[in-house]
Amino acid sequence: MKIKVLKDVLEANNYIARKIREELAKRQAMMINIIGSPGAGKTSFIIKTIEVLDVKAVVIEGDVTSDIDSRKVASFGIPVVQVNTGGGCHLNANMIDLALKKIPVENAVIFVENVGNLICPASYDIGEDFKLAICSVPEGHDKPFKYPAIFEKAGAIVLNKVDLIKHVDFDRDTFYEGVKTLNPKVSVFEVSSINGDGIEEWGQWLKSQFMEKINR
Ligand SMILES: Nc1nc2c(ncn2[C@@H]2O[C@H](COP(=O)(O)OP(=O)(O)O)[C@@H](O)[C@H]2O)c(=O)[nH]1
Ligand SMILES: [Mg+2]
Ligand SMILES: [Zn+2]
Repeated sequence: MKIKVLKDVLEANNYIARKIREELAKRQAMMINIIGSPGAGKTSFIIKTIEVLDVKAVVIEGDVTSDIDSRKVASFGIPVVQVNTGGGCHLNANMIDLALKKIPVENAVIFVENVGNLICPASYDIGEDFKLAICSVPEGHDKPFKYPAIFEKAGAIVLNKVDLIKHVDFDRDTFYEGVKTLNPKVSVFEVSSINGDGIEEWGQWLKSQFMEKINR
């Protein structure tokens, strides 16, 4: 019985996600679902990316509660909508559908900061073009092994806080071994959202994905 209910919930979610995807294609917008632990640097990474990206950008901030992140994003002059899940540990397609009604997204890249959590956000399609897994050097090199689903499904992976690598025992080889086993073709970007290292290269890649979509 329990299994059936969960299946229905996911089917309803996937239906809305498909509608969102169709709508975004019509509006020539691209949406990235950004998934990482609390403190991985999601908000900092989004802001740093938008600084170098010469494409219109908007942000949807997902949090259990509070508008701390959306106020920070807005302070950079970036259009933002806050979504509070009221306790829920992931965003679903319905929440995104409502958020998209509050903000013009024509010709924009939409950055969705999912709730800080490496587990269940991986299971929910929100109508994104791709999921981006972000983890940071101080979290350790074992994350792909411990949370395989998100690394497997990610269309891009970001290793943030590389400026800290000399201070912690992060083993790049182990990290990449995990990533390549789960997702052999994925692009991985090493960045610092504090000093900007790697952001330009990631921004170029993102822009090329966006141009490819809107010129299709
Ligand atoms: N050293 C360093 N600190 C970072 C970097 N990115 C984010 N931080 C810091 O990590 C903390 C959490 O960042 P935040 O963007 O709020 O993470 P979020 O919870 O994933 O949105 C803040 O104190 C940031 O200043 C980075 O690349 N290097
Ligand atoms: Mg944040
Ligand atoms: Zn959840």
